[in-house]
Amino acid sequence: MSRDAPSDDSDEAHLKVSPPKTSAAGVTGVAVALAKSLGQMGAGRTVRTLLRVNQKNGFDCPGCAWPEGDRRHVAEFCENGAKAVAEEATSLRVTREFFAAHPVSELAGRTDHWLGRQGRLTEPMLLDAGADHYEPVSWEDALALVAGELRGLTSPDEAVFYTSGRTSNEAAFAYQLFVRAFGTNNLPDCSNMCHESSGSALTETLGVGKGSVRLEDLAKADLIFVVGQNPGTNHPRMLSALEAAKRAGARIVAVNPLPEAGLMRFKNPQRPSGLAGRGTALADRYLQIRLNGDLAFFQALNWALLETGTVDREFLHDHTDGYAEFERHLHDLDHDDVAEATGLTGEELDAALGDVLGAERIIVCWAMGLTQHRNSVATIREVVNFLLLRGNIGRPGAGVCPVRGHSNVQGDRTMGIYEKPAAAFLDALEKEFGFEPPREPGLDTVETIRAMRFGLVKVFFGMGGNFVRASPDSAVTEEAMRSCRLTVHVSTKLNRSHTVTGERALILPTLGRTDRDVQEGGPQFVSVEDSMGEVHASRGRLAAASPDLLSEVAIVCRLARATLGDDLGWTAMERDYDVIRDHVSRVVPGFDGYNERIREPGGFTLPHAPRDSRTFPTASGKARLTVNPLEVLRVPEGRLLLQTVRSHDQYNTTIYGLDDRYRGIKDGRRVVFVNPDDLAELDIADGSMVDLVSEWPGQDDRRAPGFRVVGYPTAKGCAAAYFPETNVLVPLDSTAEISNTPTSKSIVVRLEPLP
Ligand SMILES: Nc1nc2c(c(=O)[nH]1)N[C@H]1C(S)=C(S)[C@@H](COP(=O)(O)OP(=O)(O)OC[C@H]3O[C@@H](n4cnc5c(=O)[nH]c(N)nc54)[C@H](O)[C@@H]3O)O[C@H]1N2
Ligand SMILES: Nc1nc2c(c(=O)[nH]1)N[C@H]1C(S)=C(S)[C@@H](COP(=O)(O)OP(=O)(O)OC[C@H]3O[C@@H](n4cnc5c(=O)[nH]c(N)nc54)[C@H](O)[C@@H]3O)O[C@H]1N2
Ligand SMILES: [Mo]
Repeated sequence: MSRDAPSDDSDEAHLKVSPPKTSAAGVTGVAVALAKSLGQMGAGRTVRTLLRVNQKNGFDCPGCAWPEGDRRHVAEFCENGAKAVAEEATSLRVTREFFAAHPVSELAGRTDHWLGRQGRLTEPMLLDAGADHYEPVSWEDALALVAGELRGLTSPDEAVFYTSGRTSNEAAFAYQLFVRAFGTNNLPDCSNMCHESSGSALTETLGVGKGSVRLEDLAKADLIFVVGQNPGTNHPRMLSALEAAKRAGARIVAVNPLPEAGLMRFKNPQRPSGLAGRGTALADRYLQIRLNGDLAFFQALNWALLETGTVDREFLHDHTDGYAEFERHLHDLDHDDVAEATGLTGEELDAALGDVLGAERIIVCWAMGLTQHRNSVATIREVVNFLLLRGNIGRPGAGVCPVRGHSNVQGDRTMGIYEKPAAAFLDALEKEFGFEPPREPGLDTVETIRAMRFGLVKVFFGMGGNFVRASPDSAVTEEAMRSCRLTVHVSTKLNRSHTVTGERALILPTLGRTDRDVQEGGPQFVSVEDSMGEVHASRGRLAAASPDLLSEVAIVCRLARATLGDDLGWTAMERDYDVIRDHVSRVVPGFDGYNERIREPGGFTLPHAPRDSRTFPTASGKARLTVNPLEVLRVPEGRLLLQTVRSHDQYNTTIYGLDDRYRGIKDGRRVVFVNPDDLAELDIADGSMVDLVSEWPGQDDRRAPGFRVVGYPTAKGCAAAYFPETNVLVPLDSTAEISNTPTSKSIVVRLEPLP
């Protein structure tokens, strides 16, 4: 049986539970943010830092990928953006004395929360074979060590290069260039666990794997679906856009098993009226769907659109193919299956259809609630069917809006961080740099862990992130990681991946978004792409957290030079990032004139054929309606379907604090939210302690011990608990079809009461 990493401090003893809130943001939000950042940074630095968020020529907020829109208002930071900045701009430091005092065996017993609270990393550290302490190492020796290991491999495919989504365009482009020049496409990234299902579904159906909606479209929409997303916590600035859309007349329909406060009511901290008063009601309709019920939901809507003949025939004829098969398939839709899968009543479905029929322009927004299930790609394809049926792609106020997570996760993909690169991209690299890039697809995140288990990965290199903690099946992943010869992490903060290592391990500390970046060629800026394809510059303004930090670009360039020599011009790229951007302008479509256009205020927008001209770069040149078989996820008797979510006080594996204010949780994270009717049926008392046990055919049970049961108004049959404490429950082999994304939102579990 696999067990999880240590649970939190002694904090859990103080856990307090109160009823969930019904509104988000407002004055509490900002006050909490300020208190938090004052605690982390010291007053003067805090105010200076926060005033620099979201200003013209400032740095891109590392909080999320929601576009920043008009950056003129000084106070336009959101609560969780402020926390993200405070986390990075903290004045606490992890020094060589810290590592001398704390052996790795001890650090491995610390919680994510504790590790993150120790402060910014300050100099390169090496954990040698057999040692229990990280020791200081010079940059030169550290990079020579990595280069030596890489050059000694039997095949470049024995190395894996992971990326988290904060890495800038410039660093990402240089990184993938190095990896491909070295000879592998082993470039897994956090996307593999995040929006991969969106990319897969959108590329296949529309020809572009990105959203087709721009910020101004929200205010032009008649109807906005927010599906499988908790923007009040994870994209707070989106609430302002939703509020503006409402004022302009849009209806909002939330589809979510949990009653998320941010979707119900919003008190806008940017407006005086938002500070007092009740705020704006956001969702006009709240559909508490069952986990994994969304494919059935959109099929029911699509069936009704066909049935009532309320489709856009001209658009379908001119711009789509696959209609006949699609219609034939939906004709046989089993309405009992729909009822079972969604848990929604006929009246609720009819009412949602009414909203749709009353709307000329429709947008569907979604995030992890749609992407992390076995049938996620099918579900998102069905969302595309839904929008295509009424011509809601390629005109103002309408379209697909996958809301990305990490602040530059979309840009990293655009720059070539992808284990399955398109041939055209590789051709362009070859033309620009004159080497033959590898053509074989590389390993994604789950495949990487599998390959490690077979002893096929000797070197793991992580550009940011927290691979062992973010990945599924924690115990399995940790064991896999330990099988490597060398594990290397380019990081800003300490995390669990530094404590679960290969035979040798390196921590390479780097500049964050907020830090000033000066190279031989002078002060540098980087650029990022948000969720809506807007590319803009980001300049850190604070003194670097330590004089011994290198930028991500510098680390990549020096490592590449140490491994491959300087034929590709690494020295020049490190000196002046304009050199990298010039390369990008010749390799990546949409980036011509990159260096000029990135210097224009607000940056520039990448082209998107379906959005801009209703043209679809698919094989047939048309948008594709798809057939998606409906399989109802049936949970065995006495079991629940568990989703793993973020609390209001975390950024993925970075735990800011132990509260989840909107859901009424204070001072604890080991809670499981369960519908009171389910508790009655299972004969488990609200407030009692249980182990969460997940079941996977043919394998031992997986166990996350010691969770407090919280009776909560979630959809029936569905439970929720926080990630990463519950990653131990997600079987490595439980992934989405096609995208291979771990099914973090639908895990079959039983609750085992503790005596
Ligand atoms: N403050 C903060 N901001 C963040 C992050 C963070 O950790 N903290 N993480 C960033 C990242 S990388 C990402 S990807 C995004 C994540 O943003 P979200 O996707 O909002 O994050 P989750 O907490 O996973 O929330 C999933 C939501 O989907 C709902 N849901 C779950 N399963 C289903 C389902 O089957 N159907 C439907 N309809 N709904 C479902 C859940 O109830 C929950 O409201 O946020 C980004 N922004
Ligand atoms: N069960 C479950 N698992 C999940 C999810 C879920 O919903 N449920 N969500 C998945 C999703 S959507 C995602 S995106 C992944 C996230 O996976 P990751 O991106 O791998 O994880 P993070 O927690 O965001 O990474 C945090 C670490 O990044 C480093 N860092 C922060 N800023 C920088 C920087 O500017 N540069 C560098 N080099 N390092 C930096 C810090 O050291 C910090 O400890 O997790 C996935 N895992
Ligand atoms: Mo994500």
